[in-house]
Amino acid sequence: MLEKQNEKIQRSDNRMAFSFGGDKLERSIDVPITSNFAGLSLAGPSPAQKSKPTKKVTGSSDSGDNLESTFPELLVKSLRDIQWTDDHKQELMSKISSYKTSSGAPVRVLLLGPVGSGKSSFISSVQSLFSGRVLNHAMVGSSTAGFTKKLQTFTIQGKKGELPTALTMCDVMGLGEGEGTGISFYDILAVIKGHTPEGHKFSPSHPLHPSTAGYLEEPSIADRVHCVVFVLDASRLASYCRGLRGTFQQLRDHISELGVHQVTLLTHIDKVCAKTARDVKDVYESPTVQQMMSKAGEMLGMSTSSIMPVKNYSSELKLDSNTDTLLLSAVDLILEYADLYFQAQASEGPKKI
Ligand SMILES: Nc1nc2c(ncn2[C@@H]2O[C@H](COP(=O)(O)OP(=O)(O)OP(=O)(O)O)[C@@H](O)[C@H]2O)c(=O)[nH]1
Ligand SMILES: [Mg+2]
Repeated sequence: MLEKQNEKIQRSDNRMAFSFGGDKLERSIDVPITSNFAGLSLAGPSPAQKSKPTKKVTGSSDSGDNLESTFPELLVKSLRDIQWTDDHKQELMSKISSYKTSSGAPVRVLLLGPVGSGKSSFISSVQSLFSGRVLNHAMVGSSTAGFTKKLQTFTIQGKKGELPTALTMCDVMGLGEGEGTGISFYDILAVIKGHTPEGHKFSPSHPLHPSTAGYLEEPSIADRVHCVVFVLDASRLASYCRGLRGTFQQLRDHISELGVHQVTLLTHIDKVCAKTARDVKDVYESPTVQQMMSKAGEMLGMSTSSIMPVKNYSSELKLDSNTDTLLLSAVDLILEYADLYFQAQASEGPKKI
């Protein structure tokens, strides 16, 4: 664990700073003492969760028919007005293709989530819809130990013949649910701050070090992450380990301190609602999906307005217009949040990292 590998500096506020043999990272990375990052031994339910009776949620398929009586408090109405027309889809594609940041730097977005939640699939799905065919751009796969191991960045290419978009997505190793597994807290913050070189292979027991080949000493604004996208699998929400909640909340604290906004993607919605699986157009009418969004919001301490349900392309051979529209709406939301980072930079000046 990190505690053993790194020098530990205990402080009076019950937090500790990690140092990698020099003062550089001790200054920049500050991790709560309760974090083992594997998420297993973190604190129990939050006070809000203790006082609020929760109802059992299963991750299994559900047509959603009985949920109104099961969850009377649920708002069974459309949350967002997405127009499911080809014109709207083209509008979103043009908006994303022509998006420019005020600094001129490309938007760098980091996808973070448990192993197998659909991070690489989201990148591939977005690239597929712009390419006009389903392709496995970011490596998608199933492995309990996690399929993605390296930092890989993907600049989303616009439509054929158009320039690449200003959107770059960073794919990294998933969060582990067992001790000493998955990407470390330290490595996540190093990616966000822009210290991590492209292709860096993550090792839970050997976090990035200033002596690592390619370590970026003085990252520019273009090297830093401007928006973090949490990715959760709706069909596994009920089975995610309890510690993951604490892990996310600690991550959110640290990421927010860096001035980086966060959005959440709720994937695998086709697995929790049969109606949505038939046509994603029904997503905001699905009580099951709405209930999963509330559950994800509770887990992350995040408003449901920052949570987007999406269906990634997984076994499909052909693109589907409504699936594309939902994916594009998620990208649109991500760009809006990334824009807040650039707006803050413009008004407050660069944050010290
Ligand atoms: N049905 C369905 N399957 C999905 C969806 N998103 C991803 N998958 C499948 O879930 C599995 C894991 O997807 P990945 O994109 O590799 O997940 P990841 O988060 O990158 O996983 P790691 O790299 O291992 O951390 C693959 O078999 C995907 O095809 C979705 O929205 N619906
Ligand atoms: Mg992956």
